[in-house]
Amino acid sequence: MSGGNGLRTGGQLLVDALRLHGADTAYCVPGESFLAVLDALYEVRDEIKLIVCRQEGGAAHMAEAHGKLTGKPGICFVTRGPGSTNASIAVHTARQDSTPLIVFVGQVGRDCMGREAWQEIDYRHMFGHIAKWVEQIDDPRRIPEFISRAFHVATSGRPGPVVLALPEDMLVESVEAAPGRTFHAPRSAPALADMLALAAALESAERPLVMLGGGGWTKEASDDIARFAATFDLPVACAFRRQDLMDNRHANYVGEAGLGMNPKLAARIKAADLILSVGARLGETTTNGYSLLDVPCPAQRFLHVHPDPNELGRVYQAELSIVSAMGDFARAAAALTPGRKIPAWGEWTKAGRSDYLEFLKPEPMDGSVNLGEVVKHLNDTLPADSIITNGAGNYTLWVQRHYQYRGVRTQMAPTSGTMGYGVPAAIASKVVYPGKTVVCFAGDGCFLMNGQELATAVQYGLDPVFIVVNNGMYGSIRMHQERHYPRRVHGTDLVNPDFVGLAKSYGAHAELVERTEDFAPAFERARASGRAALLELRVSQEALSPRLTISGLRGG
Ligand SMILES: Cc1ncc(C[n+]2csc(CCOP(=O)(O)OP(=O)(O)O)c2C)c(N)n1
Ligand SMILES: [Mg+2]
Repeated sequence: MSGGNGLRTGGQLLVDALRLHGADTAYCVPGESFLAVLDALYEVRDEIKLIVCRQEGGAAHMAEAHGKLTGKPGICFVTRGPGSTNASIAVHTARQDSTPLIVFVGQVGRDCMGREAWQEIDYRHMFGHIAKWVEQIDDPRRIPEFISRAFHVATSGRPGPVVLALPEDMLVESVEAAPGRTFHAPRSAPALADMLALAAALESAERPLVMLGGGGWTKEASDDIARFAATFDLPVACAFRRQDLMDNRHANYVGEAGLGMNPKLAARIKAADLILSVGARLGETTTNGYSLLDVPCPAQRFLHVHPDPNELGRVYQAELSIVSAMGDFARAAAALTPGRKIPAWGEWTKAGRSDYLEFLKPEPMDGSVNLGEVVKHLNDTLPADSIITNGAGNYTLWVQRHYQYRGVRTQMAPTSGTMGYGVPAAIASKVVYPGKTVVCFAGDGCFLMNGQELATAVQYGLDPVFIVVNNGMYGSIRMHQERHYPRRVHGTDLVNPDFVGLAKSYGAHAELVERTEDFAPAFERARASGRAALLELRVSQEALSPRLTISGLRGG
């Protein structure tokens, strides 16, 4: 597209640009600071769906989840000052999770900027560290330039969050501006010489292991990596909360390297003689606190593929660093053929798989609801394309251990470890895929961090199932407390609302589940209700994690 559009307000130009770049959904909590944008969105309400939320943390996390699911920037509008501080949680999540996200923030008028006017914040300073890029649009003529750059920055290299501040008077100024052209995310492909070097390194390995992680994956990329893994019979682990990058039922999948990692997988990573990391940064959780791989030079031979050159050599120094988009690397990897009779490591891969299958089995658990059995039931019965969301807390250890994710973006879980993620992520999942089964797991603590968004789910007729794992405490912190300060319980107990009554008051279907055997029929009723549904599971405080009990930690 080129040429002028006639006189348009800043708000209209901004919405023109969103349409040009293909945005079809925006999440918001309204503010008087961006009324001109809301009005421009009114004009295109059939083309860009506007989801109005109850707290900016919920709205921005929905937009983050939208970006994670679609690979295109999630779009969020929040007001200045308190709206932006509430939304900042999701900017952090998008940063750590490498998710394309654009957060538009209202701003005071240009005529009074710098006076600490009503709700004024300098967003360049505030978001300078956590956003991938932050800017303020002071001239409406430059809106097409800034929005185009926002889409490029959010999706290129290591995807991430962009924050754009919108001075109120800029949004109502009428100007003429050329729209520019629709953005295309730039790609990067591995060089042939690098792929040959990779194949040669594999040839000389005895105990190789592939680690998948990071953002920018597609179903095709994941399928290609699975083909590569099968051809070379390589064991494949996934980084923390990136478990869905390979079908967990695949014979080469050996588990998740994250919190609560199978000790046998941890040992296997240490014992490997070659690690090929594809997209994974190899952060603190994936490396067990940087203990599985030595910093800066791992004892294992180390090959690192990442879409962003800034991540290569940042912590770990590789013998081969490859800058590539996931899809391009995966396609090239799938085209490789083993040069000699591979696998020499067949037994190594088989042992990794059998360790994983053993770890998958639920163990006995204190109390009348066994969370492992609940997750296993869902694992055995849910359609393969179902989406499972969660936030942070020890309840996630059972979910991530006993559920087998079956494809890219069937797991929506924050690598940033933020509580309150599961509820908005489930709602956004239903916005993007109304026909898929979406199940959110939340702890009693986690749920109440964004439980108000049940109202959003009900308002838009969205029907995820929220499973609240109620143990009456911030269990994860209690675990750490019992470890470091045994028997001195302080600041971790919770007196909870009646979750069933609360959910019903929002208009959701809700039931209490107090025995493992009651879960399956309750879940079926929840799904059949055709509306947002909440199941409260009463679980024992004693069961701190799949492996730890309070009395065990206290010495029996
Ligand atoms: C936004 C945020 N605040 C605080 C924390 C620290 N934190 C991590 S887990 C946790 C407790 C979670 O409690 P709950 O959701 O009830 O799950 P449980 O551990 O009891 O299963 C807390 C407070 C965090 N990760 N994120
Ligand atoms: Mg809890």
